[in-house]
Amino acid sequence: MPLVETKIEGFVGTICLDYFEKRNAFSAALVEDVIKALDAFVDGRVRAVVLRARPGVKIWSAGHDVDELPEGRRDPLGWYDPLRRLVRTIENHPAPVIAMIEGGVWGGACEAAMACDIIVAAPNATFALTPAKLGVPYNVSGMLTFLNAAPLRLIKEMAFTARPISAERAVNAGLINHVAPSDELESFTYAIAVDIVANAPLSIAVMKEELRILAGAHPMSPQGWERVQGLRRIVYDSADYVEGVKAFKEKRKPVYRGE
Ligand code: YXS
Repeated sequence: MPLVETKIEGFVGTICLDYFEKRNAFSAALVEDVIKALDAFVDGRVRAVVLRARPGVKIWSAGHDVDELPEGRRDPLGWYDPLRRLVRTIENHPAPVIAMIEGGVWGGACEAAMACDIIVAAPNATFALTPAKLGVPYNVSGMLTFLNAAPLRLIKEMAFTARPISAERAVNAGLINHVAPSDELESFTYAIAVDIVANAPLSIAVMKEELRILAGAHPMSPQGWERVQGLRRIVYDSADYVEGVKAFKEKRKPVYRGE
């Protein structure tokens, strides 16, 4: 049973997340279905993609599937983690991916949305960075996705407080492109897609790739990389990381001791 619904109309492809029982949490299975759909769109010569959830949802996506996070002593966001693969697939997709958002966007789903090229949200959309809530040591390329999406001070506030921000605050900060009234969200979003597909797809694809390469061009010395990996290992080896995942599964507030 696919966890997404897809369609192609003209040169516009749509991927609708359809995993209600886990609030569209990006499990390996859901990520696989999204990646398969994006790959099929390349063959189908789709020139713009809309990534959405079902109309009227309260939660666009609940983020990484916490049940699939390691229970400690292993990097929870390694290169082959489903969320990492999803972000890279969106960034490498030749056509622009437009995230059309209603409801809450949590944790890793924020990164997936920010990896999209354009974000259009309904007024009820909220965005929350949650590593600190769960005790997760987010990874470097993920932090760069955030850093490329919004001012450093806003990213720090979102990351350190784990508090959701509103669509209005997000659009004022430039984290998203537009807020459209809920009853106009679809028409507004697809109007952008129609504008895009009327333009030269090869020119757009190369500009998207140029921007991806330039946005990711941040030097990090081997020592800097090893230091960050060492610090992250302390976190995912910590009792706090185990507590964060355990508390989530036990549906209770975590108690962090800084060890
Ligand atoms: O109790 P059942 O079995 O029905 O399952 C519940 C939830 O446990 C499940 N669920 C999830 N399962 C795995 N991973 C998730 N992220 C996740 N979120 C939810 O879905 C079933 C329905 O959830 P429920 O009853 O809470 O629904 P609700 O409508 O009352 O509330 C929806 C949410 C999204 C507000 C609530 O489920 C929630 O706060 N979920 C967690 C949001 C979150 O903290 N996500 C961050 C995940 S970790 C992540 O993305 C990165 C690793 S990081 O943290 O580093 O950014």
